[in-house]
Amino acid sequence: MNRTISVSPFSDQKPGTSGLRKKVPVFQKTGYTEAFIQSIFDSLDGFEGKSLVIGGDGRFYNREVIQTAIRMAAANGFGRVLVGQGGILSTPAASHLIRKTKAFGGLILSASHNPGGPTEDFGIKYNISNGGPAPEKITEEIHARSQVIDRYMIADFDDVDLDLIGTFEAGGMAIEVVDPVSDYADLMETLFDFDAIRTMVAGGFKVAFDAMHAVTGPYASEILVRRIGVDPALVFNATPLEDFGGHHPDPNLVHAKALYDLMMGPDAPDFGAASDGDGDRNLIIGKGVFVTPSDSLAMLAANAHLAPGYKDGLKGIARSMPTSGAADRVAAKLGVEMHETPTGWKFFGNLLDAGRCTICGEESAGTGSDHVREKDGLWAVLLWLNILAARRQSVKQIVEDHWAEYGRTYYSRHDYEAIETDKANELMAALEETLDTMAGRQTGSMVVERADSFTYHDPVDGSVSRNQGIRIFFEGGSRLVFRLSGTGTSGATLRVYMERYEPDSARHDQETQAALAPLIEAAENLAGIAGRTGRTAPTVIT
Ligand code: VG1
Ligand code: CO
Repeated sequence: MNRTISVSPFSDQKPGTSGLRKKVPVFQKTGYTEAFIQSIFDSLDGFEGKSLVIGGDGRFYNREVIQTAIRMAAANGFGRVLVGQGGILSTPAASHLIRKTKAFGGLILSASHNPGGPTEDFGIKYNISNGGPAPEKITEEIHARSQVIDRYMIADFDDVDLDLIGTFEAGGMAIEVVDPVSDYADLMETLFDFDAIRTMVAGGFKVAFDAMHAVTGPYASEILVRRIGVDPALVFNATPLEDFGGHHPDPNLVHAKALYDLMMGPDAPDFGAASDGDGDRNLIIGKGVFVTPSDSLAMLAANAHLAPGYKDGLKGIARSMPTSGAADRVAAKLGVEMHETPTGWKFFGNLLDAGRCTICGEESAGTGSDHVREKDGLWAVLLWLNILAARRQSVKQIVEDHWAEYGRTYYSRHDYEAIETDKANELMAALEETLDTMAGRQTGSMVVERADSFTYHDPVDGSVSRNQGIRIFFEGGSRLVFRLSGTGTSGATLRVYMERYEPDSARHDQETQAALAPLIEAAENLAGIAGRTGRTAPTVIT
């Protein structure tokens, strides 16, 4: 039986960079989760009788929301839901499942790299039929709908046994509980030369992987250990936990410090990697060398043709605006299109669908390709391994060769987390006001060439996205970017992105923060971060 239940709108249901993210107790408010899911369904047309994919990163509250979403899908008229066993689907695996089964769309339950637990973060994101995050037009409709919603529809039936693979029927709808790993693992085998990687690993090449107690554990166990032969003792934290063991499942040098220390130590394996809560991010570290995500994008693009799935070359490359220009030089050399989009994977979907790029990436440890419509952590790991197997060189050699050929872009992001929202907004507004008079301004040894607020014109559908971050370009090619995060759940996070291009290979071995010192100083001078926020140092440096 279906029920229609009255609900009042919640004022804070505006999706951010990647869906709606809030603390668990917010999602637990009576009617809150239901009102948001109903707002999603009410914003869509034509799903009657069609399929919906549902899965999440396994964090606290995942199973409860999946049961609710299944009952609501039935009451709203979906014909079938596909749900990952145990409620688990990594974000890229969900994207693949939507595409493979030609589903109408999917609900991905995740707050990505944010901590999980009863008082930590949860999130809900809607993906469209191409497997990618809903574009802004749809997320804006969902938000508008959430502000006037007055009822939701839900079917009455018992909880589905999420742990049992099989097809069930309830509320007039088919419910398929599927293996979350096998389809995705098979897709990876079509893209990469598993034989070559297996041979390299069997020959003594050591691979370490940290799943951070998050969703990639089962994927790494199947793909890296079982299909490739990686030593299971080097696959760390492979059991997904609802609270990620109390850690941030964020694969950066702060939260994946244990892996970093291992890779920098005397007994370092040859290759180390980690992924985030929902499996779409990647961290790549060679023996004694960390590869920045912006560099990784450029290096993967330059070498992708060595993997079977990309042997015909790339159609183009896309990167988010704050990502460094390293990939641009690869695109120029390859003679392919280069696109610069706002932060967030939803902006790559149109370019990928239109065949205007093959590889995409973000400075925030996200890389991916046209095989799905999300960034993909294990894909990046496997592409690196395929390249290493084909080139028979170390990560360090590949990195140094790349810099020698293309020059090096020193790059860093400084995050100021949980600052007061008003103060963060004031800082951005003040910067915006100085944009017109910024050109020619001298700060320390640096001179501003031009400055603007980034606006994106989508070349495929013509849509326009404004206010995507403040860019300050300096004479000599250095750049500063300021923007506020759209994924946080408490206060505001100011992100300051810095890059400096260094063509001279005699100067490629500087320490990054030292190489960027003039830009760090310029950021403070131009934005007055300390004065406006009371913070004299960033919370996280990546
Ligand atoms: C951050 C990153 C962005 C990424 C987004 C979602 O967004 O900067 O590059 O696409 O997270 O990634 P923001 O608005 O906080 O800067 V994930 O792995 O959290 O889904
Ligand atoms: Co993520």
